[in-house]
Amino acid sequence: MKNYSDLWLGYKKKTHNRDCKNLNKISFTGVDETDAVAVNASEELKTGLKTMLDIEPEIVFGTPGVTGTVSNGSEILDNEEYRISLSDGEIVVEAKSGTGILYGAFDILRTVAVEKDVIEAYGKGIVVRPSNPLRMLNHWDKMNGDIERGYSGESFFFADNEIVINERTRDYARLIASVGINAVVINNVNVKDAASYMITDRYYDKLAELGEIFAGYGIRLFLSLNYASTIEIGGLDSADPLDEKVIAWWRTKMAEVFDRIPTLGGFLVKADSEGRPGPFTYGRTQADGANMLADIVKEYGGIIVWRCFVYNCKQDWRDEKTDRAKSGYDYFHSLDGKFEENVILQIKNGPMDFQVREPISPLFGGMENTNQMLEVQIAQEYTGQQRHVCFLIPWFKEILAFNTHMKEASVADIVSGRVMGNKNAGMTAVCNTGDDYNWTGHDLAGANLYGFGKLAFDTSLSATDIAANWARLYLSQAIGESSFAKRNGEKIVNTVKEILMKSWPVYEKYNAPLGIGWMVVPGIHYGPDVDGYEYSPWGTYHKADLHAIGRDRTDNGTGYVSQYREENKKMYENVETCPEELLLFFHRLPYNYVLKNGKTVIQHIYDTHFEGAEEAAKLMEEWKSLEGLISKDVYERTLERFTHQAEHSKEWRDVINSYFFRKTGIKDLQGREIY
Ligand code: GCW
Repeated sequence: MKNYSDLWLGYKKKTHNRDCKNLNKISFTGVDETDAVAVNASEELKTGLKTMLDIEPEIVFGTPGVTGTVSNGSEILDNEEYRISLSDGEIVVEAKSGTGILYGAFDILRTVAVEKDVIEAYGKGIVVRPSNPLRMLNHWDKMNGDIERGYSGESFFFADNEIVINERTRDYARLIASVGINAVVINNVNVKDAASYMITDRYYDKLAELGEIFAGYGIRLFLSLNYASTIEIGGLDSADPLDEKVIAWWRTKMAEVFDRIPTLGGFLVKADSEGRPGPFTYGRTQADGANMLADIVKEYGGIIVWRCFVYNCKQDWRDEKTDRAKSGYDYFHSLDGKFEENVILQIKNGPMDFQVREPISPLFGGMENTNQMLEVQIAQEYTGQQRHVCFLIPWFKEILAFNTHMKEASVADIVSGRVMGNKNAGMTAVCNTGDDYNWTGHDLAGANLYGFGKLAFDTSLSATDIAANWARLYLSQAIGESSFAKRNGEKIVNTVKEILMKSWPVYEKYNAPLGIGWMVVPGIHYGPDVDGYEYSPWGTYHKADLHAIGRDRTDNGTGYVSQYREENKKMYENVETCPEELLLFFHRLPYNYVLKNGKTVIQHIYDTHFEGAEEAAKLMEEWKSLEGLISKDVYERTLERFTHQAEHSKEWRDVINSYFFRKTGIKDLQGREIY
């Protein structure tokens, strides 16, 4: 017995009696049996079809390289694309690479798993291509086995400063490949202690083995790098990117690293941020640092992913002028066009830090000649830590759709490489997995893992469809046998979909109001503490007094708003056109300021917090309606989380409402209990 769930790859027996003869023979074109990824694809199909339908398909491999143009001559396939069609009653998967074939195989397995008809699905032929070149996960796992901001157990990559490789490693690769992830950073961006030695003999063999497993699923292994490795492990006294000794050390080091870990895709670097070293120490720019490394790893096909999360975390809260929100843009904007072609700037979705609501980082649209990758966080650091349900895909959809007004491009247009015609671009998520049985602590948080992969692969998918498909795939394994219809499949899927789709708005309601953010317990970032970060050096202030709340980020205030293109600047700086959910992020307003719905800011705070807690309780009731319909384990594990959420949301409600009632003395119009 495995001590972990198969999640959406559960492959349970199907009892519908559909004619499955089309699945008896499946042809792969463009690859032969020497392609490890295609072989894994074939194994996956065999296992899945055997368990679900009791079919043992004959898999026929083709000739490598033959498929450039797909068989009907209509399209030219790129590396990770695939086409599935039916020819003489057999399924044909065409691709240029094993990875394309693998994605095709998972497509077929999903079709069967959700009990869709094969002829209906592939009769007309489908061509599928990923929206983003890079679809990455960032693990913040530490080598001692802890996970920074991890809410689902310990690391399954590391224990006691060793790298762990076991059955779960391969299943992890299968799971994420099945949703289209093609790159993984296994270690925390805060590279310290043993992790600094990842690029030494101590870990090469294991990393090579791990890289090989990943490569078998079309996934490239990346490592987070200690920028000051020259000092910490190299014995030099500098990490100056322009120092010849430093450059020479890296040259030798990288030759060794890529030789010993041949599948390595490159590195992720957090520099000059939250205590991590970087080029600023030597008076150099972020581009100097990134380019030095990029130039060296270029000959190995390596990529340097460089984070833009650079800010001063030791600021004086008394200082009105400094605004943390401005720092990413301030440090990187003027470097546009100055980065090597194999550098990608990794930009968090917002200018602060993964709050439940933030504006989109002005770096998107602020740079026209720089590779960019969107960083989101599915680890729910600020969104309930996988104890509260918070399905983030609707939020990510909004982020991707945001019009930057740089050539009228959306964030999705930019990070896909469509606007600049670049291939070093994409999306990454701070991952939410750990060694818990269900991988993500909260079973419903699995929808964020699945959903991120699916969305990064196809940004046109709707959040609702992702939610429904996840529910269908996951619950079909959780429930076990018997047909979908018989076990009230539609009721289950609809209920879960509803819960998921409501969850982010509900969470937002009882959280910090109107985009102001924070108000969490410092350090752990869980639970309400309105002034927790108010008089601290982290740069995250709401500035509430008895009259007003919010940060003026217009040109009369910190001027942050001027980092946007004109259209967006205008929208945000005018209190009338500023989206209300971001009102306090951009404006300082009196509590009696009247919102579009006729309510004052203070009444809005009271109302949303009462509603949020009530709605959280309702989500639990909706979940309870599934009792007896879904697996007992999943039901009970999740009910426990809902019970906590229902209570904890009241804590949020009461702390926030009481804080503002005490600050302002303004009574709730509905006379509800505030303490
Ligand atoms: O959100 C903050 C977290 C830190 C994290 C940092 C980052 C890995 O609180 O734990 O460090 O962001 O993104 O680098």
